[in-house]
Amino acid sequence: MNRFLIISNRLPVQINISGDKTEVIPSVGGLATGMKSVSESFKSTWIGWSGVDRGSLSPEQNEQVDRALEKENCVDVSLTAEEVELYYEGFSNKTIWPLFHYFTQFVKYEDEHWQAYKSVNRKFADVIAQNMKGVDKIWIHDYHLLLLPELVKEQFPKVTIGFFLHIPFPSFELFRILPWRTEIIKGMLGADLLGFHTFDYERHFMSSVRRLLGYDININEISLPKRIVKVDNFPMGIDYDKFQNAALDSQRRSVRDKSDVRKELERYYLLYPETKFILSIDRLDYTKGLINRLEAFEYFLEQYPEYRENVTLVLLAVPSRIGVEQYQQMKSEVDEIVGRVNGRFSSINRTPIWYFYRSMPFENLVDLYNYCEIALITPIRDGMNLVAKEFIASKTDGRGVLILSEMAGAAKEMSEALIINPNDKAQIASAIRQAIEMPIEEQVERNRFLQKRLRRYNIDKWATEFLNSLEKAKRNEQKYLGKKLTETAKNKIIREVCQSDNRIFFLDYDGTLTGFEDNPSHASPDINLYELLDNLAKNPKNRVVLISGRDKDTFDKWFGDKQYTLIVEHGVWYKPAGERWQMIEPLDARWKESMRSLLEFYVDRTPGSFIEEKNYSLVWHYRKSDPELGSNRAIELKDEVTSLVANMNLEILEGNKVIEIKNRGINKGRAALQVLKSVPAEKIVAVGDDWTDEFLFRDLPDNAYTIKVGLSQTMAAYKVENFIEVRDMLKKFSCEK
Ligand code: ADQ
Repeated sequence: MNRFLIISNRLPVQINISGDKTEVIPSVGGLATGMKSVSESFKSTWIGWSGVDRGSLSPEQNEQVDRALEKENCVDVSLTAEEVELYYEGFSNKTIWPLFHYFTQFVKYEDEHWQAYKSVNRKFADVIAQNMKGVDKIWIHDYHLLLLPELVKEQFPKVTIGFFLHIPFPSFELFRILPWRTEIIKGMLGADLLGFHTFDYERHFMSSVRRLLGYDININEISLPKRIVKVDNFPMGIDYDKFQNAALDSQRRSVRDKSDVRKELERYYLLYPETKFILSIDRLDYTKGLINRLEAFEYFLEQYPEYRENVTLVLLAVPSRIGVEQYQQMKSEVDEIVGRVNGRFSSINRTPIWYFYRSMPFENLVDLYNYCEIALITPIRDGMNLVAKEFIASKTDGRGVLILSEMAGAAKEMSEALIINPNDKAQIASAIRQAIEMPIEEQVERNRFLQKRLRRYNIDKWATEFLNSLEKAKRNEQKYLGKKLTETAKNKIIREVCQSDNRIFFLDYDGTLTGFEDNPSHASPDINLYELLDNLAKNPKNRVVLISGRDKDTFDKWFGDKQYTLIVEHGVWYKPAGERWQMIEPLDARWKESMRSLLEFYVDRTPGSFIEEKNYSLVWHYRKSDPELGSNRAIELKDEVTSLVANMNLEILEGNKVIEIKNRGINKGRAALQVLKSVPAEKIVAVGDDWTDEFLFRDLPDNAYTIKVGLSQTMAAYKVENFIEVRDMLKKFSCEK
């Protein structure tokens, strides 16, 4: 059976060592639970850091830890204290975390941290390599391991790799700030499937890929030179039943068995039955918006004095990253505001904020979710936010109101909550008031929708959907790569072609015989290419036809005196070797006047774009423009031109970063067939990279060898990677012994 690896910075276990006793307790976090169902259906191993400083343990203790981890199917990536400081607290939490959450003021740019991040990612790759026996799938998690997909792919190209980012992916304008941005993007692209919580993060990632690496993107597939990477969003769910059932259990428990917190809340409620409890739970992190939440609560008490006597904010902050400076500062600030608000608004019997700075066992957490009427969750940025979902899932009678920041990924799926801007104190205060006043029926109605969705798209579903998608991404890639021209097939074609008495080669130029340049006039043939084509044409049994969308003058300048047949403007002009240019069929170009002014309008509005004029067509190039603006304008232009061309007997060709308008019915396929009428050809070879070459592949007779350059879909029989591979192959067709 195939094995499956799950990789994350921390293992889903907690290790307690006291003297010679070592205990490993599975942790209850969302990820750990979600992966449980996955690991049950596969034989899976989890690789990550155990959180234990192995250097401080005796050899016996280390052995005990290993054994205990093995029982839980876990493998430790042992990290030194220095690595933890530089890679985890440093690069992960002082660079990536603040930047990806839009806190640029906190971002540190330390080369030492970056070096440690790289080397720990490599360390993870090494541990993975030692555990690869029988493994066919790997799922890597989160921002600590952004370089890992590429490191694993390099070593194990056949293994399917999924990567999920649990935090936001920022817009390109922020991401570009990072000196190591390109390495990070490349690292992530080692995966076959990249998952994000929301479409926005996915969109931001795509935009960075396009701008930094210039790869072509087709909806949610990125075409790398050798692979296709799929990108999608999978909003993470929770173990809904677990929270519902735990909440039901807690209600059924007798007073004696209830948690201390719950007892305290109930006692208070008996004394002040009109009290509304507002719950606030999160790690003490600047992204979670604790300060603005407290200030908004203070503002609420100022603005709505009538509620002062009957609201209590239960503020539960979990200690987090206490070694990082900003977290310490924030802790003092929170302490200070809590003190201030309690000082201003407490009465003899009441304190407006109950503040707990600690972690809590699961049962107590559910008690709080279940008991408090309102949850106030106001992150400044949050990848998803599971607390919001857990609160709703713990409402057994459907009552309760969730106030949620629009900056949390969860807000995208929880529109029935009261959605607020976390920086708008007045809006938050008014939402608190609305929540207090909300009729029960309305609460139940809103929560009915929310609960239904959470129950359906739970953590199991999230994990399964990701894995199904990963499986599909792999199958898709195999489909794309299925046509890849293997060495055996290549040799067979070369043999068959060389054994024939006459053969013809239809060769596209840009992207097929040479790479792309920002400006088409710069892509002139190099000396090696001349040599290669001359050699090919020297064999009297070969006929070389260069068939391109380029204009006649350029080709005349480059190849006019050569022994090759030239076809340009997609088949408007034709020049047999040594003869003059002739038109394949008579055409009219008077339409160009009116169309040129339209294209000029697009050039004015799209910096970097320009018009190329050919005898019988006009081409708008946008390769040098901003990639997103360029493709948006291309869609607009196509829309606009489509309505015009129908009446003018014109058509639009969409090529690689170009839109071409030309006379209808002219294409490379038709032109090639025209040539074949007068030239005998026992064997035909056609090579092209663009979709305009698809006409050629489609129209040539069945016995032609059609070869596409690049990975995208094609009617050609074979695919090769790039123009270098084409040149290598063409050399062999000179058929010299
Ligand atoms: P976090 O930033 O940790 O996760 P969140 O999604 O809210 O944020 O998860 C917190 C978890 O901690 C919840 O499962 C909650 O039950 C638990 N928790 C909170 N307070 C607790 C307490 N006092 N005691 C014990 N447990 C407590 C990151 C991203 C999020 C993303 C998740 C999952 O920052 O945006 O939703 O990963 O992808």
